[in-house]
Amino acid sequence: MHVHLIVQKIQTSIKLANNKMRIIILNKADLADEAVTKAWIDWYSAHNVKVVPIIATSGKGIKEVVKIAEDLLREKIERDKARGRIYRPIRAMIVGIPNVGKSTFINALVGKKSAKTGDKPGVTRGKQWVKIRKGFELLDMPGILWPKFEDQTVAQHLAFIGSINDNILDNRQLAINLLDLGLKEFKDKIEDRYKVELPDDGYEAFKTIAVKRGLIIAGGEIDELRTAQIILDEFRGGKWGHITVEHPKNI
Ligand SMILES: Nc1nc2c(ncn2[C@@H]2O[C@H](COP(=O)(O)OP(=O)(O)OP(=O)(O)O)[C@@H](O)[C@H]2O)c(=O)[nH]1
Ligand SMILES: [Mg+2]
Repeated sequence: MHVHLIVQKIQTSIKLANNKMRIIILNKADLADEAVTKAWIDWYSAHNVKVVPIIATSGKGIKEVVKIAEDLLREKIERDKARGRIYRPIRAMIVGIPNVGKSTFINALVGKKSAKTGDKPGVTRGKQWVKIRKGFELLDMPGILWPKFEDQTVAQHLAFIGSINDNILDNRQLAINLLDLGLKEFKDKIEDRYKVELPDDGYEAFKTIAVKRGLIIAGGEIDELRTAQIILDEFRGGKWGHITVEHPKNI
């Protein structure tokens, strides 16, 4: 979804992909705004980067990734053959921020659950080679983040999409910040979801949603923790509709 937005920044932050052939995979396309995904594809293509949107959970786009990888490697394989080196395994590394679906993608390629997946960041703990077929292996890696965030907007966006562990964040504030952004950019989608007219202020909207959903505890107060969790879970689960947080024009 909103995920691929950040990938570009990662590329500039790490040197892992230097001099390596690479494909940018835009996963969770089912959650993203189609027009913005298209804008990202155009943006990457204009920068001569191979890019493909996929839905790892349904397998959509997986074949396309394989085809692009094979095209990229064909030249290399031909060269090997000419030199009499028939068998050299293809090894590729899957790199990305936490919780974007790296392991799910690998499982979709293998056709079985080889790598552990889960709807929180930090599921993959160590590196793991997964054999796709003879001569083709992928390295599943734990998601990576910057050691330190200079840009708080990026950190917020990562937190919204669930790439930063919720345990270390104030979920209530996070949900309010998400509403603040959402009310500016896609208010109609949030109002549609909660079937209520919302004010422009994140905290006021938070309270309105809590009341509408009956999230009240003894004494008539709002159950802020549950409200926050519901707002975050529903956004991340695509219940607000197809949303992309970052656009190419902003980078
Ligand atoms: N909607 C949607 N969910 C997806 C898709 N791909 C993966 N997911 C879900 O996203 C969550 C994270 O998937 P993982 O494959 O564990 O992500 P990861 O990138 O390996 O995460 P770490 O190992 O923690 O870095 C899981 O709940 C998946 O089911 C997709 O294409 N669409
Ligand atoms: Mg993983």
